Amino acid sequence: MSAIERAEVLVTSPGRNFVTLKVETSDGVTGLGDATLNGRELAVASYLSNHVVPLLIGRDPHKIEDTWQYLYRGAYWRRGPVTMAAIAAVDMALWDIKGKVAGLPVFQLLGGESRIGALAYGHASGADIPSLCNSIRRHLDEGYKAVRIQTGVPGLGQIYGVATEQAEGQRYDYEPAKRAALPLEEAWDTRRYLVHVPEVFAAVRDEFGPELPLLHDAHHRLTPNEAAILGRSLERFDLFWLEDCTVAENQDALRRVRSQTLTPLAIGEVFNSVFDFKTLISEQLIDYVRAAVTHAGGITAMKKLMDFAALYQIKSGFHGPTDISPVGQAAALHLDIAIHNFGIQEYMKHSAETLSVFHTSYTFRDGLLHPGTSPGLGVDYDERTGDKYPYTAAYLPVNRLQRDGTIHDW
Ligand code: CS2
Ligand code: MG
Repeated sequence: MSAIERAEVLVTSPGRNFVTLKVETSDGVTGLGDATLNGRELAVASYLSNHVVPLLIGRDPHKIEDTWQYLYRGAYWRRGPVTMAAIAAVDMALWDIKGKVAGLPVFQLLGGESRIGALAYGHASGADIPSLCNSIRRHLDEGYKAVRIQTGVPGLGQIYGVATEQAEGQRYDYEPAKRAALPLEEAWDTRRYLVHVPEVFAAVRDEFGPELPLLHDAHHRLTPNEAAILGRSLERFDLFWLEDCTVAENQDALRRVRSQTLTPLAIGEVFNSVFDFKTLISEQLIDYVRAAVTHAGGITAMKKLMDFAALYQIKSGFHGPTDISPVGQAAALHLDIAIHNFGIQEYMKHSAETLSVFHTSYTFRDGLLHPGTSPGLGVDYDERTGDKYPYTAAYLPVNRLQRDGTIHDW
């Protein structure tokens, strides 16, 4: 019988930080899993190397469900982003191994292709409307068929989610989180924002017409009532979705938003368990599940989550910014291709530096992503190159109200 012989946590920082779990079997088969938790990376690395790796040695790598339950129930302390990112990494690595042993891409083990490719959306943004329109044009030139649009707000400085430099031809990226000892502090004013966003959508629809699928991320910054106001004011622009319109720890609050607007809603990138979605799904309070394979317990947990969502006609819109490593992104793509209730996949391209460490086989053509047909997840990790990029502390920004400096959601 094959057994897990070694497991190692690899931390690298090719442009931004990534935590990867590498699992090796006694037959010499290797699997990779993504355990990156932006801004808190070393907590997961330590959880894995100190508390999970010793439990994996000697286990049957094919027992994916049993290993998932062993790590989830066995820990006694359930859920939470650190625990669930660690379990996710083990889960992905075991699916990668199973695929390699079977000689099949993971999507074949999940039921095979349900579509020829996964519709992707990119991040278009600009400090003002003209630079946003340039960014949208660049995305369309790159083949994107759907875009998320974010802009600066008059009277406010830099806002998370909006690129600062967008020189012609330069790769657009507002990530990574700032590499500094302390988080950057940004200023926020909800009223200015609520006035500005409909103007942005009006200008973009005017320029690009009614067909282009448009998305927008409110980054948890609104109260339920403000979220309802925004949703209503955007209805005439026919959004693909409005994301994280309010914080959702209190799932009941979404009833208010839902009853007041028909704009489609997407929530869940910070969630890590099906229980975070229970009310949102069973009461059909959202349209899209935004969870990441990396943060919500891996392929095993996400497949169950999406089967639950399917009962309520809710679709996927998996989180895919550049702080999900190429391994996590590949895992999402295998699910995207296989599940019936796929909606859209976020796709922010990784930098050339990142891709020099992670060699991917997924493709992006005519706006559609495909995980490729290599056995397993289809990603290789170049350890030599990875070792050249040591971990560098990096934080996501903190949001404060412009008026009086009160810490605010973002
Ligand atoms: C964003 C992310 O992709 C998104 O929708 O909300 O950029 C998110 O802020 C980061 O992943 C945080 O690590
Ligand atoms: Mg988001």
